[in-house]
Amino acid sequence: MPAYRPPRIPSSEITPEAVWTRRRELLKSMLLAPALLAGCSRDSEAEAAAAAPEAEPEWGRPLSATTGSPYSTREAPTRARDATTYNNYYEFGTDKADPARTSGKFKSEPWSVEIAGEAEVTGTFTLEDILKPHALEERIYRLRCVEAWSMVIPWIGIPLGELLKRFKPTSKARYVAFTTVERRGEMPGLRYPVLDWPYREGLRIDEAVHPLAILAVGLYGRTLPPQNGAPLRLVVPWKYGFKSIKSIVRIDFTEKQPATSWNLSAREEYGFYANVNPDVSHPRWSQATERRIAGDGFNLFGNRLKTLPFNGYAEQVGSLYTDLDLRRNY
Ligand SMILES: Nc1nc2c(c(=O)[nH]1)N[C@H]1C(S)=C(S)[C@@H](COP(=O)(O)O)O[C@H]1N2
Ligand SMILES: [Mo]
Repeated sequence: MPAYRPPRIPSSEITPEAVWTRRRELLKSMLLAPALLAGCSRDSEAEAAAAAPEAEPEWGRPLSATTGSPYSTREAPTRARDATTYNNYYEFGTDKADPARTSGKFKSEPWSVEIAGEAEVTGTFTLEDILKPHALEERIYRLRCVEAWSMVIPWIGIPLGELLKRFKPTSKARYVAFTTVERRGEMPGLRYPVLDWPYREGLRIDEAVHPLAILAVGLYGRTLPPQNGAPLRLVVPWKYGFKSIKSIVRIDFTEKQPATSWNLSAREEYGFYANVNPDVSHPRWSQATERRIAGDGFNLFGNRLKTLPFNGYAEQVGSLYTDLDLRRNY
């Protein structure tokens, strides 16, 4: 498959990879400033400035995208190294380090996605066809896992709603279901019956077309590595991470609420909605706080943060749920 061409975007709006390194350095110096005020010597400042920035791992291909989305957070991003080596992708194993280690055989090219169900336009489309009409955008989002850790990740992708509209969903389409690829030869975790494979997820259609929901094709200025869901994955930042399904091969418009993998496996622990909610504990742990993996492992305020309703996106998405009892519909 020829490498797909990113859309032409004025160079002033493009974040080259080097900017990520510079942003990290800037953040470091901002974090160091209060320590200097508190009377640290200038030597330690010079030492910190001289410390060589850590080389970041490379993967895939560079991607251009428009930056400065009003939906992007200004919080310190997680290091690319952490976001690409501490993963949940059970098809590659259940340890956080497994997906980066065991996904070497995974082929994300060529790729196609089947569109089915309650829509006027259905069929199988190549990834190039899926992406062609859309401009790639950077979205820096918080990702809150149901396990109570979180990251800040600069995704590159397209608004999910803009893609879904192209298939002209019928009036019967009330939900959208997503399915992950299932390839035993390339995904060693599929040997174990941890979940009822293939991994499946779903959204109500009004959630799916909300402008915060994106389909990501990259992170940190490059295409997605396998462990983060190459070549195409969902990112729904106001919901627990398990809703953000990876390596999508099928999108179905449905009338009924679709079955979803974690809900099938433990109904009382993982609801269909899975909106981040500090007031509803997981049966085995509290969701009131989270461990933030970000800021070069150096965070003046400690890395335990209060979890916010809808993961901090309540202002944008709260109105989707005014008719819903969020305790019952966890
Ligand atoms: N197919 C598939 N998608 C998946 C998962 C998985 O195991 N399989 N794990 C989910 C969980 S629990 C989380 S927290 C996020 C993690 O995404 P990241 O590794 O890119 O940070 O992916 C989600 N998507
Ligand atoms: Mo998760």
